[in-house]
Amino acid sequence: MKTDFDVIVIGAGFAGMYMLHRLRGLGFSARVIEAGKGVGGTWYWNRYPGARCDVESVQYSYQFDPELEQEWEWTERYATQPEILKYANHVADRYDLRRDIRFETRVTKAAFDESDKVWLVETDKGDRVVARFVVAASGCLSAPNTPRIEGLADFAGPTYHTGNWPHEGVDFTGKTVGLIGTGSSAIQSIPIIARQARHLTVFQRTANYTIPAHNRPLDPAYVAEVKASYREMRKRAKGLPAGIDLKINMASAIETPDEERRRLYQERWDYGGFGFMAAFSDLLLNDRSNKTAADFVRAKIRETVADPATAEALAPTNIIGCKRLCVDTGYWASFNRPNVTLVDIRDTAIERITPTGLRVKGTDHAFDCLVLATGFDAMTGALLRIDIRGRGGVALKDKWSEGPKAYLGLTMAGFPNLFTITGPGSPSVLTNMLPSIEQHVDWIADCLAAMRQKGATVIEAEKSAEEAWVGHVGESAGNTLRSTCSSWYVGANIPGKPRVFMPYIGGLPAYIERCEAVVAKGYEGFAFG
Ligand code: N01
Repeated sequence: MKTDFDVIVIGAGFAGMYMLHRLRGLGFSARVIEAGKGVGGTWYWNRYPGARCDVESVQYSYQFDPELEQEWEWTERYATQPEILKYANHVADRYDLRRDIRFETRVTKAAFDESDKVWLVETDKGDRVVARFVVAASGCLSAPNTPRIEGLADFAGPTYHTGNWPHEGVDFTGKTVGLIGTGSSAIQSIPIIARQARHLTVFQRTANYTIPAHNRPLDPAYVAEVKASYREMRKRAKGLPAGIDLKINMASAIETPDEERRRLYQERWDYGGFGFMAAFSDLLLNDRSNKTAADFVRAKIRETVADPATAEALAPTNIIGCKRLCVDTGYWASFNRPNVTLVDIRDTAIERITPTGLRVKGTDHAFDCLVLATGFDAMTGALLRIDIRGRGGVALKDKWSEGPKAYLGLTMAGFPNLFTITGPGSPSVLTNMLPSIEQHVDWIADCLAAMRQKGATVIEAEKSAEEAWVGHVGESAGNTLRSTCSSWYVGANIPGKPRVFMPYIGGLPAYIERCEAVVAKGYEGFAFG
């Protein structure tokens, strides 16, 4: 069968854009298929009030081209969604990417044809495209989770999902708003919606930890300093587990005297951001150490929130850092506003949405607008919403019925010539996504170039290699406290989803070393045809 392209790339977020750039550089023909009207992926869709990245802007950016790195100017410590989207568009213009992207088109099906060893890709616009390879750059947090609450369709007012926010924005002035969820998206949007709305009622199923961002405009002298030594910063970051350049204190929290421990937490709290969890090296290994950090944050909540009952309800009881840590600007203080009410629903699920609000614990709460800050079907959702069929017509959803199985989070046995960027079983969501994306894109691009050189047309993960890697991913997760709570990392937010810790927790340096060793050993664990 004649191919239309060498490679079909699904998604034009940061992963798909860089993949296209690399493929072009190697002389492969490629087409990117993107559901949105523009590039940017997660930053195209997540336009809720207050959306910004909680990895510092100078680090949450591409590093593949030093010129790009030097010419782009970030304006704030943590970039806003509009600024990141502007950056994504700048990259698309700078490398002339748009001409190979089919926008407003969603891939609905991809099936491997065993006789011709090609992928047949179908879209919601009726396209049928044939390609040798498919690269899924469809994102880890891109399939919005709309909760199955009875009556949702009956709500008379507008319903908004933070992960698919109207492009024209929403003005809540004078409105009463009900908001479900207290994850990162809620924690960023609540302070802003609270300032706008007549009244905001927040429905909280699990209280969450958040660290102040202390966001600020970037000092030009600091930017100049970063730019003068960008390579060194990137190198340091890649040598650290999360791919973020921050200082990790190697001491144990529990072995540090109380006063010194408090001083170190305060120092990190005052600095702001994720570095709080690097105050000690055992916070996610030892529950007694973890409790010292959790107690510190709980004390901050009690200091900030005036009403003791509200403060108590807002104080999380689980392991800090088990669910993804949040970074905020004025979150706890929002609950001191007279127009904000917290409704704790940890013991009782929402009974139903009504035309005028929702009912929980037998009480009706009325509001004009409903905001679902209910997150995503993480890591597997975007892939499983496509009907992906490998050898023998086997569906990916059947292969993954007990949880995702992939070799290095890059490929799946039984699905030749299909790659996933930051797929389950890779560090992905536990790291700064940009360096993780670039590492995967480079690995895939180099692999395709190596195949061309040796005249191979098919690559497939061996089942034994996949099983060994999945086993290693599972064992590594069991060594930390991170797999112990009901987070989206384990699929707990989606009813019926298998409970498996999906990302690889061994850290970016160990993972990169492993990927490089696989290549050095002639693509160990892969069969070529
Ligand atoms: O989603 P979440 P998110 N009834 O899944 C609740 C990244 N991100 O969009 O915890 C009632 O964290 C749910 O409750 P529970 C980041 O990686 C990054 O906020 O499951 N409540 C939870 O409180 C982040 O972790 C950035 O008990 C229901 C909330 O909804 C990830 O995206 C910004 C419910 C969902 O929280 C996801 O964040 C934003 C139900 N039926 C996001 N269903 C930055 O870089 C769900 N909930 C800053």
